[in-house]
Amino acid sequence: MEPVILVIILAVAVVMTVSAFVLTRRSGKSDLEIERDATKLAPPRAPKQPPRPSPTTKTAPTAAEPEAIPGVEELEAEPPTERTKPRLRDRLGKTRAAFTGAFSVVTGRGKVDDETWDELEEALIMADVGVPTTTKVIDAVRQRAQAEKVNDPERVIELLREVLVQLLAGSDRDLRRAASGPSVWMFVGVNGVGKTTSIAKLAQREVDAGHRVVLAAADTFRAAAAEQLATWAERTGSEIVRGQDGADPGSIVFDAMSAASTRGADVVLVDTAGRLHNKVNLMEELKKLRRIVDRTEGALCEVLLVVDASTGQNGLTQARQFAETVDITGIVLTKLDGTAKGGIVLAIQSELDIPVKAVGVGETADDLIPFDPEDFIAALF
Ligand SMILES: Nc1nc2c(ncn2[C@@H]2O[C@H](COP(=O)(O)OP(=O)(O)O)[C@@H](O)[C@H]2O)c(=O)[nH]1
Ligand SMILES: [Mg+2]
Repeated sequence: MEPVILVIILAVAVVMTVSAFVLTRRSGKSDLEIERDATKLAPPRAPKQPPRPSPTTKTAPTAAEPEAIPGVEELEAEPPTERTKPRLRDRLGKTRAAFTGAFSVVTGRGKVDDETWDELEEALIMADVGVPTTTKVIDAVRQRAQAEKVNDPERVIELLREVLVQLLAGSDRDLRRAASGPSVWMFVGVNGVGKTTSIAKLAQREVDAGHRVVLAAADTFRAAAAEQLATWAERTGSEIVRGQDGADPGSIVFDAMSAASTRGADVVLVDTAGRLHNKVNLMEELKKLRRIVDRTEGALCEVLLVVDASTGQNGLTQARQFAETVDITGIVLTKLDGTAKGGIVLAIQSELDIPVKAVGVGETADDLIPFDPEDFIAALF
């Protein structure tokens, strides 16, 4: 009898242990993971509030619920963070360091001679100002210095600053708007330069100003492009018009413009592909989109070329190619944060004579700064 009782007790113990283990593991996650998810998804700072009876109410998920859509859920769960306007001076760190480093070498030598000019020239070229613009700038500073018989290198730096401000002065940098009806702003540029992100930033700015914004997802070449734009539409409070992947971009632009008209929207921001099967295709398609917008007289207000500042002189080459095909009305220069090649602003302005209208200095919707030459130059010195 005794061994039988022992076997029964052992069997009961094994069954209990196994079922306890299975219960805790049923969700396929460890206790730690469940807890972590619950904190992430629980409504912030209001754990005791009863759930609102709306269909969109988010409650802390049970283990059986499907995984949350990344991005969307997190957005709702994050406590509201204070939005801050970025300062150009803070974000221009690397370009600024390159300039100030060179200037301190020049002023440190205490006199003005040939080496002064060589050093300044080298500093500008290193910052991707480019040879033609650098030559033009140094010649102008040198002439003024000679006329003033300058011997103090500090004065040379001041003259340089004046010449640079003058180089950038005088352009109209406001984004143009239609006299009546929605204004269409088209964004063009190669893949990865920041078109979609810049659209999000401008959409945010417009929405903040109380304007109604429609985004047109006309980059149908890349599968994820419309999805990315849809996320930004949601975050910025804009509306979006999109089609199937591979849909005709022209029809999307057309639909977006009609939607904007009927809904009384103020601006339509058109996202376009940065790459097609080849360059000729891309340029032909951009021309076609332009023609579609132009059917509504006065609607096309801006064709903005987006250029990645960190590509330096390559960006200038791209700008030339686009400018030859579609009339570019302005440039949005992105990624000025984290590059020492900010001098490209000067090259674009002086070699292409297209105004830089806004600069991107980060990856959030608030990281856009209207381009102000005085501010820009002040941030470098
Ligand atoms: N640091 C930084 N990153 C940026 C900026 N603008 C865009 N990006 C990043 O560049 C990448 C490509 O941007 P995207 O808008 O998708 O480029 P698109 O292919 O031209 O539409 C993304 O990872 C963006 O977050 C900017 O001003 N600063
Ligand atoms: Mg894109």
